[in-house]
Amino acid sequence: MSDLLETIEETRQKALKAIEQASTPSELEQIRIEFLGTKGRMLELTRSLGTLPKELRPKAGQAANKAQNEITKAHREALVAVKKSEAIANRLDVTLPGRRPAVGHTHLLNQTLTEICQIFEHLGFSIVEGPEVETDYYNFEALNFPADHPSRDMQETLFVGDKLLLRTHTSPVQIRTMEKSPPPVWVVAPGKTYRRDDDVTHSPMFHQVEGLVVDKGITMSDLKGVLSAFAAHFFSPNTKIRLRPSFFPFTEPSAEVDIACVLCGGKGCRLCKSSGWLELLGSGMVDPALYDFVGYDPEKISGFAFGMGVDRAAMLKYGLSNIRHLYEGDLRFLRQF
Ligand code: 2NL
Repeated sequence: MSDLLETIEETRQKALKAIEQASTPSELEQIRIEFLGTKGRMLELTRSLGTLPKELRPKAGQAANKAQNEITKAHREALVAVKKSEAIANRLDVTLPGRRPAVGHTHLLNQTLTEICQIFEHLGFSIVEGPEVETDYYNFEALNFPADHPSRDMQETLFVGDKLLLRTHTSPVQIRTMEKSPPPVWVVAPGKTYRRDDDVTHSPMFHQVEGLVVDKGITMSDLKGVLSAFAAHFFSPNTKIRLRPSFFPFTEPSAEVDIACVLCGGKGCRLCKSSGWLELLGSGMVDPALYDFVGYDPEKISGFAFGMGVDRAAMLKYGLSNIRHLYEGDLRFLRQF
């Protein structure tokens, strides 16, 4: 008798331990077949109750029943738990196709800046860069700005210290270039520039590309030739330009450069306000007064320079109506380019 009770107890413990250690539904199925199945150990034990003397059967039968119920209950609970953790694990399905990462592209302003620089590189210019925080000397003084010039005013320039400011144009880079190297100089200076301006048509930070040529025998016709080659490459091969008298403190004579209207081709329309021309950039022959600051001999060389706003160039080329589009970061707009 005590033999059979012992076997029941041993089987119960074995089954519960196996259930506890199982971690998959198929392991649990194996355990079910082994202990609870129609050829399983529990049924075998129940059958052997018949070999006991009659008076001992109830006690052994009770023990077998109790063990059977306990094992069945533990098995059911373990199956629920294992299936649940398997479902959680399956939430990561490594066989699903991956999500494509969003790929960005160069901003229209930088595309335009790069394109402008490439055209001048093809014409023989080198790219030069310099600091965005400048001194009053490089930004104004060496460029022949009089001490009381209105753009030196706090109203127009962003100062970061007594004589330190955010450059208002990239001309200081060209002054630095001339200081460092003797003529011939053929450079373009692209980059960010800053002014105390913030309205519908002005952004406090904007992009500029300036060009400077200083060489033997440079004249106004070199200026016109280079800029008309630029216009042909940047807009379209037959783009006409014209020079219109203007004034800058650092050039003499100075000229505004217009291109034939990109919309009407010169006939006159709303975009060009019936004039047939659109303003593209400012330019001129380098004022000889500047050569004193950098140690060049104005008797031996001459030069021309120009400066253009990259946002303006992009607006003309792509027919944009509002400068804000270039600074708002609206992807619906930017993705078109
Ligand atoms: C404009 C006008 C201009 C220059 C920039 C320059 C630079 C040196 C010497 C002489 Cl180092 N000139 N730059 C010349 C004429 C015009 O820019 O309206 N830019 C948006």
